[in-house]
Amino acid sequence: MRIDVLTLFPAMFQGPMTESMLWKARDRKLLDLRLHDIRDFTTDKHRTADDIPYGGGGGMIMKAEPVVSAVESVLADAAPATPVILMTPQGRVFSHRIAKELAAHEHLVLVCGRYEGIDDRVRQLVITDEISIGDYVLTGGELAAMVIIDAVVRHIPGVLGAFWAADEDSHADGILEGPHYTRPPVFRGLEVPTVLQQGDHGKIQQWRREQGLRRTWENRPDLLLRAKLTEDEKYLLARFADEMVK
Ligand code: 4FV
Repeated sequence: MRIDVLTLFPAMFQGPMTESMLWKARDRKLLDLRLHDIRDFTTDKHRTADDIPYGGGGGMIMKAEPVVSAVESVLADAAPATPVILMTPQGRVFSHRIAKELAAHEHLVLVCGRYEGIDDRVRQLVITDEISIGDYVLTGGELAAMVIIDAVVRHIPGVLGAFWAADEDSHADGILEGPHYTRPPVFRGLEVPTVLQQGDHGKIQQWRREQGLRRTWENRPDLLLRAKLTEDEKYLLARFADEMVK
């Protein structure tokens, strides 16, 4: 997968994109990450990328020309219908489902805003999708782009050790993951649940699913409205509800 990132601060990507899983993905040519400085597409000697907003209101707005030129430059050798995604609080809220949707593309272009935002003609001319990582305002779209790159790259076959791993993460089937344990078997008096030490994979899978349902019930009951649950799992949730009212 190729991902082009357009940003005023390419250096921000050095740490997260040069460590661990993301670096391995790049080193193994599973991810072709290309960073582009929007300032390189300005045309004045001061490399101006922002200006005051029409209508007043304070703050600065990213100018349309350099961003549109940068997008057109990276799309010059791109396939038709390559997604050009703007990181913005006004976008659809990022999720596991959207990560999998984006991972199905061979090529993505991510546009990182700064300041109060980007001249809306960028959205009208070149943006095909708008994604938010949450209902809050960041100083720039770069951290949002890194979150999206991390969550999407996990779904590229070969990036994670086990090809099914990404589909067992929390939210993969709409339910949170249960607790994880590793050695030692007892730590500060807290024991690893016996079922996990006995090696019965059927029981372990059942326990993990039940623990995930319980955690979802306790932490994110909203997810249960959309989850596909068996009759047994619905009965289990009813038991959790009974426990709460006792
Ligand atoms: C954001 C978000 C976000 C808004 C102004 C960048 C900033 C600045 N991006 N999810 N929440 N972006 O706050 O994606 O241009």
